[in-house]
Amino acid sequence: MNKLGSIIILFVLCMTTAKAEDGSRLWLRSEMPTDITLSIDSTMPDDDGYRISGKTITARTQMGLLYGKYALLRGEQGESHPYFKYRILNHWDNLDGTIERGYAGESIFWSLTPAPSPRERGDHINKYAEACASVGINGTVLNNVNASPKMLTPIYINKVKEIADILRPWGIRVYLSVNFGSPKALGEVKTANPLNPQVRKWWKKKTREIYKLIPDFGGFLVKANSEGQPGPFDYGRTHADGANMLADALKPYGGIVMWRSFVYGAKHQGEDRVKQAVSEFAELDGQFRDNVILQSKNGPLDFQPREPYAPIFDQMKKTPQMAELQITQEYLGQSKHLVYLAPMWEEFFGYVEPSRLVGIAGVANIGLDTNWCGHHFSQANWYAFGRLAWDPTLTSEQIAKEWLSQTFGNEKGKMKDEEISTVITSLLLRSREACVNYMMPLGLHHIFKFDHHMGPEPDGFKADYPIEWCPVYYHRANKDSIGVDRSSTGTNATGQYREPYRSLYDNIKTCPEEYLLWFHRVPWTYRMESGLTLWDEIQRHYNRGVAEVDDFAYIWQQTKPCIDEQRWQEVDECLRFQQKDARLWRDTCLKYFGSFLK
Ligand code: GCV
Repeated sequence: MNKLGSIIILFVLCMTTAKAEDGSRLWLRSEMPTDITLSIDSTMPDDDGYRISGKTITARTQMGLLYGKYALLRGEQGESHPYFKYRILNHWDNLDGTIERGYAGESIFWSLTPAPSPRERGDHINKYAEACASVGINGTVLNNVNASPKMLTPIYINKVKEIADILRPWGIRVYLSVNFGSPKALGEVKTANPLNPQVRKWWKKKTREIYKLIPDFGGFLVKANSEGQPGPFDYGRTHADGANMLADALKPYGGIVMWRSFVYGAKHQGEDRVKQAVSEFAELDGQFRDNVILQSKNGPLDFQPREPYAPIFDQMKKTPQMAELQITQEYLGQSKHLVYLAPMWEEFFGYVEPSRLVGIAGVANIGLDTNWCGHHFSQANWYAFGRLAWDPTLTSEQIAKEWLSQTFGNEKGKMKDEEISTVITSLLLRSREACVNYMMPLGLHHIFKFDHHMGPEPDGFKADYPIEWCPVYYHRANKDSIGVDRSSTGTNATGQYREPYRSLYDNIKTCPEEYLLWFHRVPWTYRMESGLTLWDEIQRHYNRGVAEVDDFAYIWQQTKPCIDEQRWQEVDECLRFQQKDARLWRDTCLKYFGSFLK
């Protein structure tokens, strides 16, 4: 059947299904069956896994039974166990209720005075917890990594206790981002030097205070000596000195330190930014306590629509590691573009085997907006993060189908017609590549507008700011060529990768074209695999990206009879915006780069 024929049938089948919805129920719209049998089996592996046979769920723990119920709801049968021990959301929420890189309203946890206390927001936080638990998320960091020292004052620790009490029945532990300079900033010790006995004592006391109220507290997340945050370098000490001090304070209670490797511009200022994490951390491998986990972004730069994997995952052989993924779409159209991120994360796991990681962190995209995530389809990214944290071998397609049927199907999680599921699933699966194409194809990166990162600014240069914040640093286009030579003839970032990637990326002939301008400086006239010149190929990619978004908008029009009105309208509006924005990206970038070829 041709496309139009199937769409007409789809239209007729769906005419009767539309119902008012606002997205507030997320994917939790399916009715839980009442005739489920639950049973505990203490011989099962020692984790929160479950076994489902018909409507009987067996698990070793109560949490396993709960996870099993949601698995049954999405149609699972058989046995399943969590792959990663730590499956944690990172909220970049500030204590005044704003969210750094948040595009879905204010924080669900914090707000400006006169503030409703977490207890008053209990229903909301409870619903959040259910959503997290339904996909197996078992931890949450409640505040921004750019952390306020106030977080560790009694008034806020009491609020953390209230939140922890709400989350506990859902198997979710709370963690806090801490400001490394807290003892000094709060005026309680004159320094924050990690080797100073007073400072060490302060952290031990503070940690004891937290555990007294929250016995299952998870631990600390730390951004140190990065983008202006204080850290051990301020006292001539190392990341290991800093992390180990906190680890020692947490150890008696079973807590962990998640120490971030997102660093640049401090110790190795002037070096290629994408190399600096390895330069700072590789020599410390083996020096961290066993309850320190190094948390690194999936790519070596900063959550771009496409980056090669971060080579720090290759370099730290003795240190437990976590990957940090970004669910909130800071660089992928924020809450305005439909971009399904699971294919990006699946790509990452193709390079960094999950067995090398002990956990996964996801920078949350959740706020007080009615639909939680700003864009209805951004809910799919929250869902996908949880599902991949439980089982990184799941495919993007499988996750998309599950999410769709639970989010847009009927109350029993069934789409009225398989056709609609197929059509929207394919749209979801194509959306990330489309975004790469209309924003930054062929390895281009970080050509975003300054600071807010929405929209293109390939000519961006501000002498007053660090050069690593200026887009021109990332493409260096001139009349002859474009791209950064990160091969062994340039910055040698390729030298940080394990084989076979080191050689593969180093040679312009074998470097995958999707990373070409990331690793190589390439003449405009260079012949691509297609036979086109680089310049023609760049234009082709930008045009393809725009055409893809036009197609998404066309497809969405056809689904109208099948989708409830409010959600359909809201997605439609976003898609129209995305169409315009994709054109803006294409036209701005091609005009600017094209100006070098005149
Ligand atoms: C929380 C980028 C973002 C910042 C973020 C930082 C980080 O620079 O733009 O908003 O700060 O990464 O991950 O620490």
